Amino acid sequence: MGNSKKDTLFAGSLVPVQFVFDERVAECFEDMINRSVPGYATIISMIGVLAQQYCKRGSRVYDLGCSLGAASLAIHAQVGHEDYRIIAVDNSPAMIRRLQERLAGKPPGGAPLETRCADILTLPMAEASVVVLNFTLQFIPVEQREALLTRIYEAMQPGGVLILSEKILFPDPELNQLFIDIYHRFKEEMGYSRLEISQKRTALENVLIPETIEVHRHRAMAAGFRNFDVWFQCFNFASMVAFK
Ligand code: GEK
Repeated sequence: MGNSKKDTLFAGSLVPVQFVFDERVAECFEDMINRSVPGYATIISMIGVLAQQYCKRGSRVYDLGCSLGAASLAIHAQVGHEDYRIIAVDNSPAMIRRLQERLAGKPPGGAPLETRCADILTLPMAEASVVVLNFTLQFIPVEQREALLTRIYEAMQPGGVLILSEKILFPDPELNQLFIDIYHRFKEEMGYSRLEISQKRTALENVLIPETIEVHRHRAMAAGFRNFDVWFQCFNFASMVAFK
């Protein structure tokens, strides 16, 4: 897994802390996300496949909350032409610095891939054929999500696709608990201890706010998207598409 450090951030007993995307997280991020999001590698490579189909000549692709650029790199590798630009955006300087290092080590060629250390809530966007929010919207305050989706919609070309991946809630409380329990078992299988799982959960409280698929669907339709559906789901993680 690249040169990612192993994620042991929550292995020791800690005073409660809030999760932030700082240097220590960026350093082990690849290991962390691969062991914490069931289906992450599949989602990344399918984002490349979706982009292959929807990335139009002369357009832009936005990877919002790009972290170390996994989705951008999949798109860059998989789109069959070079007449577009990828704009990879994150407001964590540690993430962007590591992404820039990664890009510097990459052989030249292909479509331009630009990085921006910026807040996606104020980023100007235009001419987008593909927009990726891969596990990012969940970190945006709930009351700002609708305005963000509307801005994304307005920045998109007709026929463009928004790919939205999120941790999700289920309307049925029993099913919701079942999927959380199964998810914690998955994390144990991936080598996290119960202490790590519970401390990470506490750190993410009030930082990562999941919603139901219906709430996402309703918001996407209210923003103007003509249709919306789930294309991938594993336990309480889903990836959705919405078309302009
Ligand atoms: C991947 N998409 O590997 N503006 C910009 N970036 C933000 C903002 C904001 N307002 N809020 C949070 N972020 C990636 C994974 S991680 C998901 C995305 C996770 C950034 C934050 O700094 C972090 O890098 C990213 O969103 C979320 O495909 O850690 O579960």
